[in-house]
Amino acid sequence: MSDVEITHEGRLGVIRVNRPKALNALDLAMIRVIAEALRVFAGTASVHCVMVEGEGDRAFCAGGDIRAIRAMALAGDAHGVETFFAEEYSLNAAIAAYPKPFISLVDGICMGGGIGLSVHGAIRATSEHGLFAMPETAIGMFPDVGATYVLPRLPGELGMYLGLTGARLAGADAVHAGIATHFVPRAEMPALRAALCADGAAVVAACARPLPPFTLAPHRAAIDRCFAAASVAGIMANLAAEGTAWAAETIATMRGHSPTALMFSFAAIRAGGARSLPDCLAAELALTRSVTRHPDLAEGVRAMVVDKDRTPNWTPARIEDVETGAIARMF
Ligand code: QUE
Repeated sequence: MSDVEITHEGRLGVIRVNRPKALNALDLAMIRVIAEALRVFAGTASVHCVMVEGEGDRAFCAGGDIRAIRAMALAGDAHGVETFFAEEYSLNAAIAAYPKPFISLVDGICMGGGIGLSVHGAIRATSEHGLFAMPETAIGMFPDVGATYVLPRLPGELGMYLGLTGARLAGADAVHAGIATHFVPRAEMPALRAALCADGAAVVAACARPLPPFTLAPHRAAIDRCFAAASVAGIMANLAAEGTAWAAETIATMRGHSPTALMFSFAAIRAGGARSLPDCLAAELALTRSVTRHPDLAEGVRAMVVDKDRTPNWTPARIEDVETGAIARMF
Protein backbone atom coordinates (compact mmCIF):
# COMPACT_ATOMS: atom_id res chain seq x y z
CA MET A 1 0.00 0.00 0.00
CA SER A 2 1.30 3.43 -0.93
CA ASP A 3 1.29 6.38 1.48
CA VAL A 4 -1.16 8.18 -0.82
CA GLU A 5 -3.81 6.25 -2.77
CA ILE A 6 -5.25 7.83 -5.87
CA THR A 7 -8.53 6.44 -7.22
CA HIS A 8 -11.30 7.54 -9.57
CA GLU A 9 -14.75 6.74 -8.14
CA GLY A 10 -17.78 7.90 -10.10
CA ARG A 11 -17.57 11.67 -10.50
CA LEU A 12 -14.83 11.91 -7.90
CA GLY A 13 -11.10 11.95 -8.09
CA VAL A 14 -10.09 10.59 -4.67
CA ILE A 15 -6.86 11.32 -2.80
CA ARG A 16 -6.57 9.17 0.31
CA VAL A 17 -3.68 10.04 2.61
CA ASN A 18 -2.64 6.64 3.90
CA ARG A 19 0.08 6.86 6.51
CA PRO A 20 -2.03 6.36 9.66
CA LYS A 21 0.89 5.37 11.94
CA ALA A 22 2.32 8.89 11.36
CA LEU A 23 -1.16 10.46 11.69
CA ASN A 24 -1.09 10.87 7.90
CA ALA A 25 1.72 13.45 8.10
CA LEU A 26 2.97 14.51 4.64
CA ASP A 27 6.48 13.76 3.46
CA LEU A 28 7.95 15.04 0.18
CA ALA A 29 7.10 11.88 -1.78
CA MET A 30 3.45 12.15 -0.69
CA ILE A 31 3.29 15.84 -1.63
CA ARG A 32 4.59 14.92 -5.10
CA VAL A 33 2.00 12.16 -5.56
CA ILE A 34 -0.83 14.53 -4.57
CA ALA A 35 0.44 17.32 -6.86
CA GLU A 36 0.65 14.93 -9.82
CA ALA A 37 -2.84 13.53 -9.10
CA LEU A 38 -4.25 17.06 -9.15
CA ARG A 39 -2.65 17.68 -12.55
CA VAL A 40 -4.11 14.45 -13.96
CA PHE A 41 -7.59 14.98 -12.45
CA ALA A 42 -7.70 18.57 -13.80
CA GLY A 43 -7.33 17.16 -17.31
CA THR A 44 -9.76 14.22 -16.90
CA ALA A 45 -13.24 15.22 -18.11
CA SER A 46 -15.08 12.52 -16.13
CA VAL A 47 -13.64 13.85 -12.85
CA HIS A 48 -16.08 16.55 -11.70
CA CYS A 49 -14.51 17.22 -8.33
CA VAL A 50 -11.57 16.08 -6.21
CA MET A 51 -11.91 14.76 -2.67
CA VAL A 52 -9.19 14.33 -0.02
CA GLU A 53 -9.58 12.07 3.00
CA GLY A 54 -7.33 10.52 5.65
CA GLU A 55 -7.03 6.78 6.29
CA GLY A 56 -8.07 5.58 9.75
CA ASP A 57 -10.27 7.14 12.43
CA ARG A 58 -7.63 9.33 14.11
CA ALA A 59 -6.26 11.81 11.61
CA PHE A 60 -7.02 13.65 8.39
CA CYS A 61 -3.40 14.89 8.27
CA ALA A 62 -1.31 15.89 11.30
CA GLY A 63 1.13 18.11 9.40
CA GLY A 64 4.31 18.05 7.41
CA ASP A 65 7.31 15.80 7.91
CA ILE A 66 8.88 18.09 10.48
CA ARG A 67 11.27 15.35 11.69
CA ALA A 68 12.85 15.25 8.24
CA ILE A 69 13.03 19.06 8.18
CA ARG A 70 14.81 19.01 11.56
CA ALA A 71 17.30 16.39 10.35
CA MET A 72 18.06 18.38 7.20
CA ALA A 73 18.37 21.66 9.15
CA LEU A 74 20.82 20.04 11.62
CA ALA A 75 22.83 18.59 8.71
CA GLY A 76 23.02 22.00 7.03
CA ASP A 77 21.05 20.69 4.03
CA ALA A 78 19.48 24.03 3.05
CA HIS A 79 18.61 22.68 -0.41
CA GLY A 80 16.62 19.78 1.05
CA VAL A 81 14.71 22.10 3.38
CA GLU A 82 13.99 24.51 0.53
CA THR A 83 12.75 21.71 -1.75
CA PHE A 84 10.30 20.41 0.86
CA PHE A 85 8.73 23.77 1.69
CA ALA A 86 8.73 25.00 -1.92
CA GLU A 87 6.84 21.91 -3.11
CA GLU A 88 4.45 21.90 -0.14
CA TYR A 89 3.56 25.58 -0.62
CA SER A 90 3.26 25.09 -4.39
CA LEU A 91 0.69 22.34 -3.66
CA ASN A 92 -1.20 24.75 -1.36
CA ALA A 93 -1.29 27.31 -4.22
CA ALA A 94 -2.46 24.66 -6.70
CA ILE A 95 -5.34 23.69 -4.38
CA ALA A 96 -6.41 27.35 -4.02
CA ALA A 97 -6.40 27.82 -7.81
CA TYR A 98 -7.89 24.39 -8.63
CA PRO A 99 -10.28 24.50 -11.60
CA LYS A 100 -12.69 21.90 -10.15
CA PRO A 101 -14.36 21.75 -6.71
CA PHE A 102 -11.78 20.58 -4.15
CA ILE A 103 -13.41 18.85 -1.17
CA SER A 104 -11.81 17.74 2.11
CA LEU A 105 -13.51 15.28 4.46
CA VAL A 106 -11.91 16.08 7.81
CA ASP A 107 -12.79 13.34 10.32
CA GLY A 108 -9.80 13.57 12.67
CA ILE A 109 -6.66 15.60 13.46
CA CYS A 110 -6.03 18.37 10.92
CA MET A 111 -3.03 20.46 11.89
CA GLY A 112 -0.25 22.39 10.22
CA GLY A 113 0.28 20.88 6.75
CA GLY A 114 -3.16 19.23 7.04
CA ILE A 115 -4.71 22.70 7.23
CA GLY A 116 -2.75 23.60 4.08
CA LEU A 117 -4.10 20.51 2.34
CA SER A 118 -7.74 21.41 3.15
CA VAL A 119 -8.35 25.09 3.90
CA HIS A 120 -7.54 26.42 0.40
CA GLY A 121 -10.17 24.17 -1.20
CA ALA A 122 -13.75 25.23 -1.82
CA ILE A 123 -15.34 22.74 0.62
CA ARG A 124 -14.04 21.52 4.00
CA ALA A 125 -16.52 19.19 5.67
CA THR A 126 -15.70 18.33 9.28
CA SER A 127 -17.20 15.77 11.63
CA GLU A 128 -17.35 16.04 15.43
CA HIS A 129 -13.93 14.29 15.34
CA GLY A 130 -12.33 17.03 13.24
CA LEU A 131 -9.60 18.76 15.30
CA PHE A 132 -8.03 21.81 13.69
CA ALA A 133 -4.96 23.75 14.82
CA MET A 134 -1.86 25.63 13.70
CA PRO A 135 0.49 24.64 16.59
CA GLU A 136 3.80 25.73 14.98
CA THR A 137 4.89 28.28 17.58
CA ALA A 138 5.14 25.29 19.98
CA ILE A 139 7.99 23.90 17.82
CA GLY A 140 9.76 27.18 16.94
CA MET A 141 8.04 27.46 13.55
CA PHE A 142 5.30 29.82 12.28
CA PRO A 143 1.84 29.14 10.85
CA ASP A 144 2.76 28.44 7.21
CA VAL A 145 1.06 26.55 4.31
CA GLY A 146 -0.80 29.80 3.50
CA ALA A 147 -1.96 30.36 7.09
CA THR A 148 -0.42 33.85 6.99
CA TYR A 149 -3.11 34.52 4.33
CA VAL A 150 -5.99 32.65 5.98
CA LEU A 151 -5.56 33.65 9.65
CA PRO A 152 -5.74 37.45 9.22
CA ARG A 153 -9.02 36.94 7.28
CA LEU A 154 -10.82 35.10 10.08
CA PRO A 155 -13.30 37.10 12.21
CA GLY A 156 -11.73 39.82 14.39
CA GLU A 157 -8.43 38.75 15.97
CA LEU A 158 -9.37 35.06 16.03
CA GLY A 159 -6.63 34.24 13.51
CA MET A 160 -3.89 35.92 15.54
CA TYR A 161 -5.17 34.06 18.62
CA LEU A 162 -5.18 30.69 16.83
CA GLY A 163 -1.80 31.33 15.17
CA LEU A 164 0.06 32.35 18.35
CA THR A 165 -1.52 29.95 20.85
CA GLY A 166 -2.05 26.92 18.58
CA ALA A 167 -5.51 26.57 20.16
CA ARG A 168 -7.47 23.59 18.83
CA LEU A 169 -10.90 23.95 17.26
CA ALA A 170 -13.09 20.85 17.28
CA GLY A 171 -15.67 20.08 14.58
CA ALA A 172 -18.40 22.72 14.52
CA ASP A 173 -16.08 25.31 16.14
CA ALA A 174 -13.88 25.17 13.04
CA VAL A 175 -16.94 26.01 10.93
CA HIS A 176 -17.80 28.93 13.22
CA ALA A 177 -14.23 30.20 12.81
CA GLY A 178 -14.33 29.84 9.00
CA ILE A 179 -11.63 27.16 8.75
CA ALA A 180 -14.16 24.47 7.81
CA THR A 181 -17.31 25.09 5.75
CA HIS A 182 -19.77 22.27 6.61
CA PHE A 183 -20.51 20.17 9.70
CA VAL A 184 -21.27 16.53 8.84
CA PRO A 185 -21.36 13.95 11.69
CA ARG A 186 -18.98 10.97 11.33
CA ALA A 187 -22.00 8.66 11.07
CA GLU A 188 -23.09 10.52 7.90
CA MET A 189 -19.67 10.73 6.23
CA PRO A 190 -20.10 7.46 4.26
CA ALA A 191 -23.43 8.74 2.90
CA LEU A 192 -21.79 12.06 1.96
CA ARG A 193 -18.95 10.22 0.23
CA ALA A 194 -21.41 8.06 -1.75
CA ALA A 195 -23.49 11.10 -2.72
CA LEU A 196 -20.34 12.92 -3.87
CA CYS A 197 -19.41 9.96 -6.10
CA ALA A 198 -22.91 9.84 -7.59
CA ASP A 199 -23.81 13.51 -7.90
CA GLY A 200 -20.74 15.70 -7.33
CA ALA A 201 -20.00 18.66 -5.05
CA ALA A 202 -23.53 20.11 -4.93
CA VAL A 203 -24.71 17.46 -2.44
CA VAL A 204 -22.57 18.72 0.43
CA ALA A 205 -24.96 21.44 1.62
CA ALA A 206 -27.82 18.91 1.94
CA CYS A 207 -25.63 16.63 4.13
CA ALA A 208 -24.58 19.44 6.50
CA ARG A 209 -26.13 19.66 9.98
CA PRO A 210 -26.92 22.77 12.05
CA LEU A 211 -24.08 24.00 14.23
CA PRO A 212 -24.09 23.86 18.02
CA PRO A 213 -23.02 27.20 19.57
CA PHE A 214 -19.39 28.38 19.14
CA THR A 215 -17.56 27.31 22.31
CA LEU A 216 -15.24 30.34 21.93
CA ALA A 217 -18.21 32.74 21.91
CA PRO A 218 -17.71 33.62 25.61
CA HIS A 219 -14.10 34.68 24.79
CA ARG A 220 -14.53 36.34 21.40
CA ALA A 221 -14.60 39.90 22.78
CA ALA A 222 -11.52 39.27 24.97
CA ILE A 223 -9.68 37.71 21.99
CA ASP A 224 -10.34 40.83 19.93
CA ARG A 225 -9.35 43.16 22.80
CA CYS A 226 -6.10 41.33 23.62
CA PHE A 227 -4.81 40.16 20.22
CA ALA A 228 -5.29 43.52 18.46
CA ALA A 229 -2.09 44.77 20.18
CA ALA A 230 0.84 46.04 18.11
CA SER A 231 3.32 43.47 19.52
CA VAL A 232 3.55 40.12 21.31
CA ALA A 233 4.52 41.98 24.50
CA GLY A 234 1.41 44.12 24.05
CA ILE A 235 -0.76 40.99 23.71
CA MET A 236 0.77 39.54 26.89
CA ALA A 237 0.13 42.81 28.76
CA ASN A 238 -3.48 42.90 27.51
CA LEU A 239 -4.03 39.30 28.61
CA ALA A 240 -2.58 40.05 32.07
CA ALA A 241 -4.96 43.03 32.38
CA GLU A 242 -7.99 40.79 31.64
CA GLY A 243 -7.57 39.00 34.98
CA THR A 244 -9.68 35.99 33.96
CA ALA A 245 -8.95 32.26 34.14
CA TRP A 246 -9.12 32.12 30.32
CA ALA A 247 -6.52 34.90 30.02
CA ALA A 248 -4.24 33.21 32.59
CA GLU A 249 -4.42 29.93 30.64
CA THR A 250 -3.68 31.75 27.38
CA ILE A 251 -0.64 33.46 28.94
CA ALA A 252 0.62 30.10 30.26
CA THR A 253 0.22 28.50 26.81
CA MET A 254 2.11 31.30 25.08
CA ARG A 255 4.84 31.27 27.77
CA GLY A 256 5.54 27.65 26.82
CA HIS A 257 6.04 28.47 23.12
CA SER A 258 9.24 29.72 21.46
CA PRO A 259 9.51 33.47 22.27
CA THR A 260 11.30 34.06 18.97
CA ALA A 261 8.67 32.08 17.04
CA LEU A 262 5.86 34.06 18.67
CA MET A 263 7.49 37.25 17.44
CA PHE A 264 8.21 36.21 13.84
CA SER A 265 4.76 34.57 13.64
CA PHE A 266 3.08 37.76 14.87
CA ALA A 267 4.89 39.78 12.18
CA ALA A 268 4.15 37.22 9.42
CA ILE A 269 0.42 37.04 10.27
CA ARG A 270 0.06 40.83 10.42
CA ALA A 271 1.90 41.26 7.10
CA GLY A 272 -0.22 38.53 5.47
CA GLY A 273 -3.38 40.57 5.95
CA ALA A 274 -2.29 42.87 3.13
CA ARG A 275 -0.91 40.22 0.74
CA SER A 276 -2.40 37.83 -1.84
CA LEU A 277 -2.12 34.08 -1.18
CA PRO A 278 0.75 33.67 -3.71
CA ASP A 279 2.59 36.59 -2.07
CA CYS A 280 1.98 35.09 1.39
CA LEU A 281 3.35 31.71 0.26
CA ALA A 282 6.44 33.40 -1.25
CA ALA A 283 7.00 35.36 1.98
CA GLU A 284 6.55 32.16 4.01
CA LEU A 285 9.14 30.35 1.88
CA ALA A 286 11.58 33.22 2.41
CA LEU A 287 10.94 33.12 6.17
CA THR A 288 11.61 29.35 6.34
CA ARG A 289 15.22 30.10 5.31
CA SER A 290 15.85 32.10 8.50
CA VAL A 291 13.66 29.97 10.75
CA THR A 292 15.44 26.73 9.87
CA ARG A 293 18.76 28.43 10.81
CA HIS A 294 17.47 29.43 14.27
CA PRO A 295 18.11 26.83 17.02
CA ASP A 296 14.49 26.93 18.29
CA LEU A 297 13.07 24.87 15.38
CA ALA A 298 15.37 21.86 15.91
CA GLU A 299 14.91 22.16 19.69
CA GLY A 300 11.11 22.47 19.44
CA VAL A 301 10.78 19.45 17.15
CA ARG A 302 13.11 17.53 19.45
CA ALA A 303 11.02 18.35 22.54
CA MET A 304 7.53 17.98 21.03
CA VAL A 305 7.91 15.35 18.28
CA VAL A 306 11.19 13.38 18.64
CA ASP A 307 11.89 12.97 22.39
CA LYS A 308 8.39 14.10 23.45
CA ASP A 309 9.66 15.44 26.81
CA ARG A 310 7.67 18.63 26.10
CA THR A 311 10.32 20.76 27.80
CA PRO A 312 12.03 22.75 25.02
CA ASN A 313 15.00 24.93 25.95
CA TRP A 314 14.34 28.11 23.92
CA THR A 315 16.99 30.64 22.83
CA PRO A 316 16.34 33.16 24.30
CA ALA A 317 14.02 31.72 26.93
CA ARG A 318 11.91 34.83 27.61
CA ILE A 319 9.81 37.06 25.34
CA GLU A 320 11.37 40.08 27.10
CA ASP A 321 14.84 39.01 25.88
CA VAL A 322 14.08 38.67 22.16
CA GLU A 323 15.71 41.53 20.27
CA THR A 324 13.29 43.17 17.84
CA GLY A 325 16.23 43.81 15.49
CA ALA A 326 16.96 40.07 15.34
CA ILE A 327 13.34 39.40 14.31
CA ALA A 328 13.41 42.13 11.67
CA ARG A 329 16.55 40.59 10.15
CA MET A 330 14.74 37.26 9.69
CA PHE A 331 12.41 38.85 7.09
C1 QUE B 1 3.58 21.31 16.61
C2 QUE B 1 3.63 21.16 15.25
C3 QUE B 1 3.71 19.87 14.65
C4 QUE B 1 3.72 18.75 15.50
C5 QUE B 1 3.67 18.92 16.89
C6 QUE B 1 3.60 20.19 17.43
C7 QUE B 1 3.78 19.66 13.23
C8 QUE B 1 3.87 18.31 12.75
C9 QUE B 1 3.87 17.23 13.67
C10 QUE B 1 3.93 15.85 13.28
C11 QUE B 1 2.91 14.98 13.67
C12 QUE B 1 2.95 13.63 13.35
C13 QUE B 1 4.03 13.10 12.66
C14 QUE B 1 5.05 13.95 12.26
C15 QUE B 1 5.00 15.32 12.59
O1 QUE B 1 3.79 17.49 15.00
O2 QUE B 1 3.76 20.64 12.43
O3 QUE B 1 6.10 13.45 11.59
O4 QUE B 1 4.11 11.77 12.35
O5 QUE B 1 3.94 18.10 11.43
O6 QUE B 1 3.56 20.38 18.78
O7 QUE B 1 3.60 22.22 14.44
